[in-house]
Amino acid sequence: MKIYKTKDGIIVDDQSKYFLIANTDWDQFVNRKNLFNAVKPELEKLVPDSKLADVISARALAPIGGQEIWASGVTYLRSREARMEESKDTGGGDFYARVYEAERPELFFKSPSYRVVGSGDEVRIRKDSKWNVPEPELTLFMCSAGTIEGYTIGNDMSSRDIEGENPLYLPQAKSYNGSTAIGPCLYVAESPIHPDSMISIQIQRNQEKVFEGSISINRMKRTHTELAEFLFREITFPVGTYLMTGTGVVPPDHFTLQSRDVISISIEHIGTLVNTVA
Ligand code: DO4
Ligand code: MG
Repeated sequence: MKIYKTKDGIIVDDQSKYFLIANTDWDQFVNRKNLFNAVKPELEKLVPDSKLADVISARALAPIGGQEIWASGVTYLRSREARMEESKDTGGGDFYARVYEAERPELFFKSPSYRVVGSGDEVRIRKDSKWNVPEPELTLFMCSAGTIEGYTIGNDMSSRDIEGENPLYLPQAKSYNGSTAIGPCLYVAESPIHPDSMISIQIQRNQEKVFEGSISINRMKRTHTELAEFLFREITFPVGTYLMTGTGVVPPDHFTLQSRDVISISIEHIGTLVNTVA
C-alpha cells in the first residue's frame, strides 16, 4: 500500500482503492511496529473513494511529520569511485576507500523535517558551489522501535566540489535549504521491498534529456537492516526516522545541475519523485 500525506489528510492507496484517514496525526499513524498489519484492518472499516486519486495528484505533501532524515554514504561501488575521483587532488580519497570496506558505515544527518521538500517542489543548488548533482536513493522508514516499516524515494542533493575539497565539509555539501526531497508516498508492504527493484533517474533540461541512469538496489554493499541497526545504536527517534541508503548512480564528472533542470527519480513499487531545480 502507498500512504500519502496530503493537505486534506492521510490517503492510503491500497491496490488502487483510495481511503481517506481523516483527522489522524501523521506521526501517530506511521510510527507503529508492523505498520502494514496495523493499517490493513483499519481500511476494512472505511469506504473507498476514487476521487481521492485527484487529491493525491493536486495536494500531496512530503510524506513526513516529525521524523528526521539521515543518510548513508559510499554504499555502492559507483559512489566510492566518484568520491575518490572528486577528492583525488586534496587527499581525501583514502577515507572513502576505507569506509566502503569498514564494518561501520558512513551515516550522516541530512535534514530536519521542516527543511524537506516533496514531489513537485523545488530543490536548490548552493550559490557558493559550481558542481552539483542529485543523488537518487532508496530511503528506509523505521518506526521508533527501529524496525523497517516502509520506503520512500530520496534525493540527496550534493555539492561535489565542496565535498571533494575536504571530507570535513560534508555537512555543507549535503545540508542546506532545498537539499532534501522525499516522496511521493510512504510505501508499506507485508514483506521487504524486492531486492531486484530498480532505481532510475532522468534529468531534463529545456525538455531534453541530459542524463539518465539506473541501478538495482541489490548492488548495494550493505543490507538495509545493517544500516538501520547502526543508526539506532545510540540514538532514539520518538516518532521514527527516515534513512537514505546511498547512491549508486552518479552522472559523469563533467555534468553539473543547472537552474530549471527537472529531476525525476523512480523506484519500482514506490513511484516517481519529481523536482525542479530553483
Ligand atoms: O561521503 C559522502 C557521501 C556519499 C553519499 O551521499 C552517497 O554515497 O550517497
Ligand atoms: Mg547520498
